[in-house]
Amino acid sequence: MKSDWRVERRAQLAHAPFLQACRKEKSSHTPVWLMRQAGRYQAKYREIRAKYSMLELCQHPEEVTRVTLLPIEQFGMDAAILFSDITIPYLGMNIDFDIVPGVGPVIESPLKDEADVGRLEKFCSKEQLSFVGEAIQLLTRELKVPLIGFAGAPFTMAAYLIEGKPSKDFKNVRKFLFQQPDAWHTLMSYLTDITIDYLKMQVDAGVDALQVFDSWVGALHPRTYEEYLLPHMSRLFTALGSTGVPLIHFGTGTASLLSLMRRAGGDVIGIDWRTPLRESWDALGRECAVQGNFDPAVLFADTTRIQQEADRVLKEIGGEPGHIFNLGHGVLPGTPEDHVRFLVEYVQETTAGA
Ligand code: 1CP
Repeated sequence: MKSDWRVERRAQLAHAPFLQACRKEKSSHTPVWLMRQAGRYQAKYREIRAKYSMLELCQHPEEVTRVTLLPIEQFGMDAAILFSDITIPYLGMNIDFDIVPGVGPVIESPLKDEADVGRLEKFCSKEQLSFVGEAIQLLTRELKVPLIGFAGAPFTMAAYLIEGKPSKDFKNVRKFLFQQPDAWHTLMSYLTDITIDYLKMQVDAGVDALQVFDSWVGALHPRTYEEYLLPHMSRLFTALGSTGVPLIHFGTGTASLLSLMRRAGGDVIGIDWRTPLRESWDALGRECAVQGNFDPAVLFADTTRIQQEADRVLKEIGGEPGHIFNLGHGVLPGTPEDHVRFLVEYVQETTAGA
């Protein structure tokens, strides 16, 4: 039975522009979705969110389904992203934490050494995080566009565990990795195992693509990435390759890291808003697809300026297959909802049949 609906869904989505672009195939228009497309900028989200804490909301499959569908129903993006948070696997690791409004993830006792790393528990995502699989199953029954599952990359997951909260320069993480390389590699290895298990569970439950968010990796020098992250990231992407779904690899502040990220893996590389899109794609060798990179701050300007920035992104790509239109990072709180609608429609309409 399970494989029947999967075959049916694959057939239904065979011509989905988002999946075609991931495979670098020509599509009817340039697909568009926005990181953080479900969230605080939406009045309907704020209404639902008022009833729960962020962590409660993420563990409620029916509400997760409603929130994930909100931007698709309102603005018609070409893909949905599961509403959740990268910190959710901490729930299975025996980590005491909360997502504090206006701050982000806060860890009660940040990791300091090998002994702390040794206390992290191995777990089975299918059992401990079953609410994620349930939400995915509910969603794939309703959604007519592809569903993206996601997780934080091991470095970004380790960053919160060691810093204890959001950070600008991640100096405690950098100190940790240079000072305690063995503990660091044990931690990365553990987080890589967890992430593989968690993302495979999401594919088993029905997601059509995966995005790995290495949001804070831009804090590192390429040499540091190569020595302390690359072996783990390569193992992660190799293991995920067997799922058969497209893999998107995203980070911010990554201009100097893109070729290493490409070596690590991913069918699609995410480009942030600071980084020239065309140059990056050329440097990546054009064998992968790219995603990005409209500056999220431009959504606060008038529609003429929004149109100019969208044209800038589309012109850099020049109509070549293999581009997923997205922001260079998430939608910012306070973004006018009408401007999100304008951008999505503008991209879909101007690229149709081009
Ligand atoms: O409603 C609220 O007050 C909570 C705000 C919020 C939301 C809406 C947080 C706390 N997380 C989320 C949802 C979320 N997080 C999604 C699904 C929504 C969607 O995309 O439509 C996703 C994909 C994430 C992933 C996430 N969480 C990342 C990676 C993406 C990125 O933006 O780089 C990161 C770094 C986090 C940590 C996190 N969770 C929440 C906040 C405010 C943060 C960032 C904190 C920081 O600056 O370090």
